[in-house]
Amino acid sequence: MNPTHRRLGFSFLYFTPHVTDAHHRWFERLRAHGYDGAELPVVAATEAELVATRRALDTNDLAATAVGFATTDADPLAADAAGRQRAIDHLRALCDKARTLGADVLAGPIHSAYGRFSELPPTAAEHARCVEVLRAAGDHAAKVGVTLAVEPLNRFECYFLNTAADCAELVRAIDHPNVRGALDTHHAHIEERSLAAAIASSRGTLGHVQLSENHRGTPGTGQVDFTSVRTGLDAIGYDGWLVVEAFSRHDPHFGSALRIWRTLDQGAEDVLAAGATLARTHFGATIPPARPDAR
Ligand SMILES: [Mn+2]
Repeated sequence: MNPTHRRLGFSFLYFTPHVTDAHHRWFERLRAHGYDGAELPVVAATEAELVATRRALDTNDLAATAVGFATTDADPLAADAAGRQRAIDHLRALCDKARTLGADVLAGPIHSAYGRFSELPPTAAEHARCVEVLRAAGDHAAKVGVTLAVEPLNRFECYFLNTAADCAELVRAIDHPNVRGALDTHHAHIEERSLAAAIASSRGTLGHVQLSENHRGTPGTGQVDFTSVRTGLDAIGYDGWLVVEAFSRHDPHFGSALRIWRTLDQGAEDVLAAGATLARTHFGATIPPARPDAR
């Protein structure tokens, strides 16, 4: 399989974990730089905000993907059934929000509570709980036309799921058409022996890709080997989203939560342009060209 068109997205986590109409002005800039869509955080979003965001996306002819995470109050790994039910309810609510946005993918660390560590390696019991919760969430995702994309994180942010191979194994165990894996090159650069081998291990399970640097700043200015990412994705016939993901301190609290302690870019225009250039350089004709009004 030789993909001819992958869609290019830009994650609004660059600006904030809670998008409001103050951020909608950036949609025009995404379109101008040739992005097909925006990846939008949904955990904190209200229904009214999501409706307004969808309208602003439509104005700029942009698609959406959604990004979310599991919380300590709604942890798929919870030992008690009531806790796991809260996790299922939480993931169902995120699916509903994704649908309101018109997003076909809900990506992120939805496998375990963000920021919670057991201080031990993952156990077989935790794996089984995660399978149960994500399979149930997948049933709801299917009803609303969303695909869940389970994102491994590096060891400093998560103990439960660190590698592409473990993610692929988890997705196969969940065995649900609406539950796929995600790959974020920032985490993979830290955890994998080889990006190409990691992507090869995701064959048949990969549903979402985020392009992010080792330093989380301006795409293309770091050490991530995007040539290997392209080779690897071509080899497995990946034809989903490529979402540029960078972080900043535009929202100081969120920046600190993500351990962003210094300025990593020259502003949003710099990151938008660099992400589009990186994608065109490495993914060539598989993504769309910039519109003539890009500047
Ligand atoms: Mn990510």
